[in-house]
Amino acid sequence: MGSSFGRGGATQPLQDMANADCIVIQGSNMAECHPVGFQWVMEAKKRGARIIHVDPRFTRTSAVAHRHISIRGGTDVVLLGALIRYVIENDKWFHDYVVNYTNAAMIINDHFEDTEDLDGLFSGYDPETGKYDNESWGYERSHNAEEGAPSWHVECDDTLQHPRSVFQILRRHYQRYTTEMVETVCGISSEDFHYLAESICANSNRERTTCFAYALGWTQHTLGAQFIRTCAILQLLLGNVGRPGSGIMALRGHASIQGSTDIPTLFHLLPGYLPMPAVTEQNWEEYLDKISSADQKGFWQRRDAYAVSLMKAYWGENATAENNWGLDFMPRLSGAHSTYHTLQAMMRDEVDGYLVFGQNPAVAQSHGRLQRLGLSHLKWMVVRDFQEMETATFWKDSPEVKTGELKTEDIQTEVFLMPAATHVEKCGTFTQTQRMVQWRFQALHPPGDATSELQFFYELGRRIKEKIQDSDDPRDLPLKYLTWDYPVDEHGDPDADAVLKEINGYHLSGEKAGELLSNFGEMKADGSTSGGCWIYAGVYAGGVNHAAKKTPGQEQNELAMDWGWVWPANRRLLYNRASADPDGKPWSERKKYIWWDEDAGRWVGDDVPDFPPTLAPGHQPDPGAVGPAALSGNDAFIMQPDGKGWLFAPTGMVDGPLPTHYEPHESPVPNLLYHQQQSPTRLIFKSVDNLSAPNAGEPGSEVYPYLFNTYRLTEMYTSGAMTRTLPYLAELQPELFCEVSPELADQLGLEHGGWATIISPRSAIEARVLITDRIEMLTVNGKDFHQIGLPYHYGQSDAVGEVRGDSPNDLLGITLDPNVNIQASKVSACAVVAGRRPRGAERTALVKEYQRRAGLTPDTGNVRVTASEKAEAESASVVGRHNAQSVTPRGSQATPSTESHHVEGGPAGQRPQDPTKKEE
Ligand SMILES: Nc1nc2c(c(=O)[nH]1)N[C@H]1C(S)=C(S)[C@@H](COP(=O)(O)OP(=O)(O)OC[C@H]3O[C@@H](n4cnc5c(=O)[nH]c(N)nc54)[C@H](O)[C@@H]3O)O[C@H]1N2
Ligand SMILES: Nc1nc2c(c(=O)[nH]1)N[C@H]1C(S)=C(S)[C@@H](COP(=O)(O)OP(=O)(O)OC[C@H]3O[C@@H](n4cnc5c(=O)[nH]c(N)nc54)[C@H](O)[C@@H]3O)O[C@H]1N2
Ligand SMILES: [Mo]
Repeated sequence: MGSSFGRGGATQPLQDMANADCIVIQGSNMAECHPVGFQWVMEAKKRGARIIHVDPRFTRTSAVAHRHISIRGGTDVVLLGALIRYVIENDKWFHDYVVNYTNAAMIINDHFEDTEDLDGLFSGYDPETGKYDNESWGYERSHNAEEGAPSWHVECDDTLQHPRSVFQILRRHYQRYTTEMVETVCGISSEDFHYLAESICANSNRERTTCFAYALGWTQHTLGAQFIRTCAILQLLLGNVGRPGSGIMALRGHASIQGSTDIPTLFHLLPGYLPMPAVTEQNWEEYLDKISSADQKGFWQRRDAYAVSLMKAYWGENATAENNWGLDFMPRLSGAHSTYHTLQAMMRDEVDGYLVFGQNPAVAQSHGRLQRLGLSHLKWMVVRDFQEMETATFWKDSPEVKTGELKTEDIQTEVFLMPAATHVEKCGTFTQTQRMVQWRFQALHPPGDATSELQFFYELGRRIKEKIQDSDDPRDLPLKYLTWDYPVDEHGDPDADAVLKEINGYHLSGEKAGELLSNFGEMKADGSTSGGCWIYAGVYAGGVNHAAKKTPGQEQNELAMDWGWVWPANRRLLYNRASADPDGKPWSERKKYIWWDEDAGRWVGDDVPDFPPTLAPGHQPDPGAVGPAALSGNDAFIMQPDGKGWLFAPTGMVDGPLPTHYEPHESPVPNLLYHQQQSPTRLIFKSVDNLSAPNAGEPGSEVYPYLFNTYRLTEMYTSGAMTRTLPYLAELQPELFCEVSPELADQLGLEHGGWATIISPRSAIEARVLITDRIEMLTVNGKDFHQIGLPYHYGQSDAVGEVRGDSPNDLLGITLDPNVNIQASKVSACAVVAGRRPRGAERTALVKEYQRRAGLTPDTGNVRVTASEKAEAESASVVGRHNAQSVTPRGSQATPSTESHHVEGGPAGQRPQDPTKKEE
């Protein structure tokens, strides 16, 4: 989303979904996982909208949709790519929108080569590192630009005919994503495809809009970020961004998941999507250049004001121009430190202690066995939770203790279990799905020793600071200088209000000294302002906690601007300049939202305009202008370096400027579009503990012939720690089950209510069998294709309630998306047999037996570049695939043995220029 539009958040409020004429829910089970927001989908339906659900399974979302379309998991780029092709070939794209508000007209430089030329690789790929150098994906500089003119002067062709225009490159790229390809690869009939395509096209024009909603069915794949990019391209082509009832609803998970990326718990980001500094950045200028470029368009050009204000919030008066505004105190990244990278380090005994707050990795993270083995390598672990759960009990009752792999008496990890206050026992904010910051009031004081996270961290920091207060050791200085003065109440709990004010930011000097900032426009790069998260500036404007606003819906209009506060600047619908035409007039009366009021000389409407308020339509910037001043009257995407919605992403995506179909990391199906089987940039972690199934067509691939999908149940919550312990929820979903089609059950002799054992290259689990036509057998590549559904909420600890079951995450291996380091946990290969799994050491023996049959080694399935080898081995006769002669990528003869054991991902070399990075 960030690379396409400029911000990583959902484009609109949930309530706005009621304004859609067509809603496509793909990659989410919205009715069951987002039931409150789903009311607006039902409202849209009541108003006449068409609802379509595309999912491997039929769910409660499908049940109320007009149509459910079954898709093979992991193939969404083919379906969305075919929709892009359909829209272009049938001339259904929104011409005036595309030409004015997207980068369709921009010319890409002549060293760019597409996956269509290189059989699944873009230019710039390095097979040694598995990374792209994106230099060749850039725009061609304008032939008329003067020497030294800002970088936004790029060559354009408004007729969109130039062969290197983004529009023509896009058209060629999706040429082979045909209806037939959708049938063959996704298992979707031509009738279903046409229903979907026609529904979307009929509801995307001046009068009508279509909205998409997605969640984990799109994100948790090796090319998850690209699934979302494909949708963004489609929505831009159709003019469905920035208008009522349009957009892409990014459905977030946990109560404050949006908040935990805005003010991140991520290793590679600082608040407000500023990048975490790396060892390569030693001074302020180097750091700023990592954020954005000094001569680009739009609001990211003001990076120095945001970054200096953050440093002032961290270090107070100790942040000065002389010490690079405190950058000198900041820890620096030396590589990737995602949770999965940290797990590798644990296995190498490089991690002593681990703080586990509000998660249950032993159940919820991929590769449960490795997670638990990792914990056994620690010296100590602190778990703060409401109750004991699998992560805290791994040393006594984990599956590895039962198989004999771990012995309790040998485990040296000292576990500290500490009680945490629940959300009703503390105050503070949640930032939910629609970027809305909402204040919670404390309902009661936490019982016993339970404390809030705020209190815990404050107290921890206070005690450490006390210990080092007299130290002059340079390593203690950052802690010594860190601002840490919050008022505390009679229980020692710091004032959460003071923290929100610190996040909002203050004027530090001048006549307004001591006043809260009204918006991020007031932030300065000279050290005279502070602000803990620039996109939240304004949440406390005028000394009012806007997040705590709770004016009832009946007392305000549909937009409910007085309920909570939405970043940025309380804007509800992003990119809303695009709801008006280039002249500033609404595209239609029906879809009127924000428009130019000629007399008033400003943009008006009920929402906050997402545009400089008095920047007139038709305005042309001064050729030397940079930043916000360089925006033209139709640069509707004000965070983008060129002001445009990106059909083609010259930067921002590490795995390619255009989404391209690759098979999941493990798939029994060959990639029918390119000889390149899997995403060449996916992060792989080769080891004997993380074996992968062979690729389609390789020896042993028949050993793991099915794909399983993992998902949630309404009655359970994530790792189940909070729901398996509640009797009334537990009894509704008492046991782990697997959903299988009647055909597969027949074939394997599975009985409804009986047991099945599911075996992957990592583990074997057992589950009750649920035979259901909700999981359709598909025809893929001319063959019967079976998917298996597994809810992932179960775990084995006796401490966690009455309900127990094997964990589906034990089956998964670790392979990550290179953009956001998210694990591919939605689709994975397995074998299934009837009956219960063996107990004790025999469980491990069964897994090993399958590994042996498939001939697995750490290299199996983990080769990055497959194109050249396969091109040699196969003829060009495969369905729809183009001539094998033209396919050998240059320099792609990577030998698997030269690859390193794990791949460093993360921000080095990528430019998180915007709120792109969202972990789910
Ligand atoms: N009751 C309940 N509500 C929850 C949660 C919960 O555990 N229980 N968890 C919360 C959290 S943390 C999150 S992140 C959200 C998650 O919300 P969702 O993402 O909506 O929930 P999931 O069930 O994980 O998966 C969504 C759907 O993706 C489908 N799917 C899997 N692979 C693919 C694919 O390749 N393509 C397509 N098109 N679909 C695919 C699955 O079949 C599933 O129906 O829910 C939140 N809400
Ligand atoms: N196979 C597969 N795996 C997945 C997914 C999937 O779709 N498929 N989804 C992934 C997703 S999106 C998510 S979000 C993760 C979830 O994974 P986790 O976050 O690890 O799972 P939870 O059960 O939500 O763990 C939350 C824990 O925090 C505790 N807790 C709740 N509130 C508080 C609090 O205020 N303070 C403290 N200290 N503790 C608290 C709860 O009791 C619980 O034990 O799972 C991921 N794993
Ligand atoms: Mo989540």
